[in-house]
Amino acid sequence: MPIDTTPKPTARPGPLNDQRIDAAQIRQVVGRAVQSQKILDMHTHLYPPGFGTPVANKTGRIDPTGLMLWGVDELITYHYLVAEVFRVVPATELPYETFWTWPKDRQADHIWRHLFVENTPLSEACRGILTTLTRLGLDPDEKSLSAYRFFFSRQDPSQFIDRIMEMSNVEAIVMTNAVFDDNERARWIKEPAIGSDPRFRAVLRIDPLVRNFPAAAEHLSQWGYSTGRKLTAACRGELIRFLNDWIDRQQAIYIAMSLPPEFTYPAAASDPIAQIGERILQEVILPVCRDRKLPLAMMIGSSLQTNPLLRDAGDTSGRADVSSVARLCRDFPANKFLVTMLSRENQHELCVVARKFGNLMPFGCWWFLNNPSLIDEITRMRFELLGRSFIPQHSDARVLEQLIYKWEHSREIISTVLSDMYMRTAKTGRSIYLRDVQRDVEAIFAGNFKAFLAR
Ligand code: FIX
Ligand code: ZN
Repeated sequence: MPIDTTPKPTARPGPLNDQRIDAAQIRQVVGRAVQSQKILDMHTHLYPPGFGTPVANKTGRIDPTGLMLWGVDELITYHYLVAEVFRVVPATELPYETFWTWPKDRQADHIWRHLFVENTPLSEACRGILTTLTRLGLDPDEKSLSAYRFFFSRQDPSQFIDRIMEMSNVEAIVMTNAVFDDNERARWIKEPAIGSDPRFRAVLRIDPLVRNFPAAAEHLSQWGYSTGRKLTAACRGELIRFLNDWIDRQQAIYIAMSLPPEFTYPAAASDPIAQIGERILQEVILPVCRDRKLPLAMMIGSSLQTNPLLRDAGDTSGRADVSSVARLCRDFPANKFLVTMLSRENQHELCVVARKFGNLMPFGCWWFLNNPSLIDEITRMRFELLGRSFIPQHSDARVLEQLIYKWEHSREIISTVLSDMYMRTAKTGRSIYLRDVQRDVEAIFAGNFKAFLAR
């Protein structure tokens, strides 16, 4: 279902909105505006109940391969915390394979004990759990998870989504719908209306198409698209048909892919898979995005399965080539690029490139950058170089209740940074007005994304 992108009228100039804000009031006014601003969370891994849930709940309906993750066992076994617990109880003491044979609740008990009870929960992922439990009215000092399990078992998944969206003040949740994931794809084919929950929007995620086209081509031919390993005109036509079929099925609001640190455009001549990936990008993906007026989200810098024994927790980050982003924006001026990069070292250069290309929208403090110190640094850099023409954050939530902490923690930091920016502007003698704050806060948390979609 498309996002309503009719631009909200900017704050009406009028007595209230023309109200000048004294420097001493700026923090308070900005804090209130940021807290009350509804957020369009433009990248998550969340799902509505229609995709099934493996979590015990009030309705009694459990789907062991369901994709809607919520509840304390899913929260505590978030892959960020799996990685962290293996630093406390190393694989030499607890073999990875043994951990993976345990049921989810035993994994969660192990993580709770070692990261929250026997050690001080200091990491951002640990702090997030505590913020979430406390906001839900639960005691974060519990020594076991049983009280939390009882609380979640009494919830109705769909009503709980409403409650969490209200608590985190999120107006819409943008999913990641990986068409090459067999479980996800089968659900869309079985039930075409599966994506119709008005609280959610779909995104067509296509990583293998560029990261490993030969393997993707095998799957596509099994799905009825006559694609060979060579990008002939006929194959190109079939790939375009495939993308359009799925954009239509999902009502996707953008197309997304993650790319490794090694990604370059043009592709390295020595790498045939990268070479065909480049042609897929140039001759299939970008023309479809242009014709359908959809942004392409490129999430660059993830090295997948660096430690495969950690499974989802085994990915790492690497510095990527920002000049490749610049060349894509230059060579495809009719395309819209949402770009986030995983390496801290890439952030300043990405801001500089964004200054040169209006079809580039930097977004989020992605994954290993989603920590207070780095959100602060990156957001300051973006305001200083881009004004407010960027999307400061997405939650990347995989478990529903993470929306609570990921947005509470980010709002706090972004509010502080924006206040500092206003204080600096006010020091020049330019007054700051309430309409400035209302307009800017709406833009960075929702309006910029909606306007970029609508372009
Ligand atoms: O590629 C992605 O969308 C990443 O965000 C995920 O794969 C990653 O596991 C994640 O959830 C990071 O926060
Ligand atoms: Zn993600």
